[in-house]
Amino acid sequence: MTIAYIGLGSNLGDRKSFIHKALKMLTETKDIEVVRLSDILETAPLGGANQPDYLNAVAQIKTALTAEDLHKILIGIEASLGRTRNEKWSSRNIDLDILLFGDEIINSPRLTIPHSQMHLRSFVLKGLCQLDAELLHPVIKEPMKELAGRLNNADFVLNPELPQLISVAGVIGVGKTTLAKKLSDILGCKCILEPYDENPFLPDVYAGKKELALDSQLFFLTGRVKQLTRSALAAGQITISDYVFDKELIYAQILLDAEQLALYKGIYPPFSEAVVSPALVIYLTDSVQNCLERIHRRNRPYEQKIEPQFLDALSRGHEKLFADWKKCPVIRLSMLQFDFMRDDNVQSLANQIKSYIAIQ
Ligand code: A4P
Ligand code: MG
Repeated sequence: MTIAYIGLGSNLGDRKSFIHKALKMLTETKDIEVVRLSDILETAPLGGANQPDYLNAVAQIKTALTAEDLHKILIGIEASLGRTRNEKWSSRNIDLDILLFGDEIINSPRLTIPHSQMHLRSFVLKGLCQLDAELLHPVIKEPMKELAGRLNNADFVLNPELPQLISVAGVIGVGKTTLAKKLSDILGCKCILEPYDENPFLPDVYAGKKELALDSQLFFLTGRVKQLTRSALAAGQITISDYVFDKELIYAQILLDAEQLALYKGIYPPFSEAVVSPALVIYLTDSVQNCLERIHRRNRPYEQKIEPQFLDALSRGHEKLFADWKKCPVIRLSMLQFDFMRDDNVQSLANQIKSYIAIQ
């Protein structure tokens, strides 16, 4: 017997009744035992605007069937409930998808298992967490509760028409550049690095000259826009950056006085609108002590004056940024557990990344 998970969705007619009818028909099918149904959630339509809201749920079943035969049964149930197939992702009275089938990985013309988008949909992962939060995704090799946390209650769609930007985020000295370079080697993609030694104002700002802080921030802002502007990154192209653009506001909030900050906030919006939004963020965290040790080891002269309090404030700023973040999934890695000097760790992270970007 295989434990499988079925995603149920409906956004036409008596949605709840369609979900219950489909479930009843599954229960009455030979070789299928319905174990449990998650809560039914009301969800905004993903992908196709101008559609009614969906009801979505996840069912855990046990079956002696193969995945192919289970799929045929699901198509039969959809048909007998009157499902008609129009264009892809059009409204439907009932949709039954195989999310997981044991730990099988299937890539055939008719079936993709695990379901290709399940890890990008909070409404699917919430249902799966209710049924078994520790269950491992056989490709990404992480439990459902970890995958759900990466989405922060949002739903996403892979979009090959956008640049596939992966931004590595975190405080100074956490290891962003090293990881970004290693990942770009494995993925064979472009790597955009912060030119850390080009800002003529930065040494003075770190040395305490607050009157130059706004100049320094504007220097960074304009430089980063050049690197990440839409015309610099082609559609579908995978790029890794060793910073996330949005951190600029965190630094501004810490380094600028009230008057400078007001000016900066007035200037910021058109710049931030001009840059490519990441498809995925890798957010690195570590203790302030470990970051300070790395800063001392790499020995960039002007950084040696960085105080623990500054790193602490940066760290809190990043926590707040990602607590509210809805732009893309975020893979959070604690450097206390993730050793990126080990090639197998970086390789498995690179494998995970492939599930979060549109690869043609
Ligand atoms: N197929 C491949 N893998 C599977 C699988 N694991 N389970 C093939 C089921 N079918 C699978 O499916 C299209 C083709 O996918 C089939 O030929 C099958 O062989 P379909 O059900 O005919 O069409 P579809 O549902 O429009 O496409 P698809 O790709 O299944 O889309 P999804 O993932 O079902 O997404 N927004 C909200 N809020 N809630 C939703 O449930 N669903 C969709 C459709 C869009 N937006 C939504 C929701
Ligand atoms: Mg479907």
